[in-house]
Amino acid sequence: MTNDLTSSNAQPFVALESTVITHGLPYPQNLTLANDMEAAVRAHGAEPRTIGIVQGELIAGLSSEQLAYLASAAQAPEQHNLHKVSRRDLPIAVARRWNGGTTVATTMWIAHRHGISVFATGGIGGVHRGDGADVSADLQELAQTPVIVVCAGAKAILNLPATLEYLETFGVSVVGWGTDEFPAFYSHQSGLPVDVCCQAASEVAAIWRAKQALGLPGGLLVTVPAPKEEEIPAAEIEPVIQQAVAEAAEQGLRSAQVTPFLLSRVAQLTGEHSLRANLALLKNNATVAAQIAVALGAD
Ligand code: PSU
Ligand code: MN
Repeated sequence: MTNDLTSSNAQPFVALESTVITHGLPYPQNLTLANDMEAAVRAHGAEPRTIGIVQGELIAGLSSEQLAYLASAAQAPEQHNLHKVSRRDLPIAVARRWNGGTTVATTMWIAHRHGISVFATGGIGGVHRGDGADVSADLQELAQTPVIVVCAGAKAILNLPATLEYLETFGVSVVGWGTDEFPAFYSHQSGLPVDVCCQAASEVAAIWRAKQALGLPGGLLVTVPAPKEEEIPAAEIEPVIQQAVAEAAEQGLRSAQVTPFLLSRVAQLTGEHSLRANLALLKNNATVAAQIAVALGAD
């Protein structure tokens, strides 16, 4: 591994994922977004480390050339041996020297190995609608790896009540950033409660320190509503999601193919609006993660 970080370094770090770049957004918006997220972290006093895989090497802190390469390779993944890499794919990616975007699960795992404890993303994976056996490895990673994951909740392409039940079973506390309701990515409403509402980064840091002091394993989920001006009401997005979920079932999609298909289909059907919302909430999550990283460093 390169770019080893020492945990004694006083600089607060924020990890960023790369599946959103390789399998979540179109080129060139994916590259602009990756750079904007890094800039948002720096503007709030922390150091970004975008995590990804280049020729089988797990990298915590992609260079701007590596970021540009992964973003443009997303246009022709087969040609570039570019994969979405979740936990079960890690040993294969290393042995076969894949290029890869890391999911929330693998980004958490790599971040932790580099001493980084705060991570910003868009939406986490979860329990899928319909096929209750399709459960993202993100949830198991949250159960076992000590990283604070800052996100906009999870997309309503998932079964959100089942996703929250899973997190409860595995002891993952869910924080609402200035909200009592679990955000559903584009929409603020899910009708589901979070475990606690925090108004400031210092409150999240206090919960994290308590978790460490108690010796409880696993991560913490901090859910941030999308910026108000870009929010898409649940009633507007729900029919689109139902259509996308039905198409995925008709096409017999399985396993790792399901999430990228649903993401791109919902984006197609809602057009520019959802892309704008997606970009805005990702940047917003990066600023919240930076504030939490700074608060954690301020002990
Ligand atoms: N949800 C989103 N955007 C994303 C993802 C999920 O709204 O980009 C990506 C994340 O990288 C997440 C992964 O970790 O999809 C989950 O995939 P799966 O359901 O196959 O575990
Ligand atoms: Mn899955």
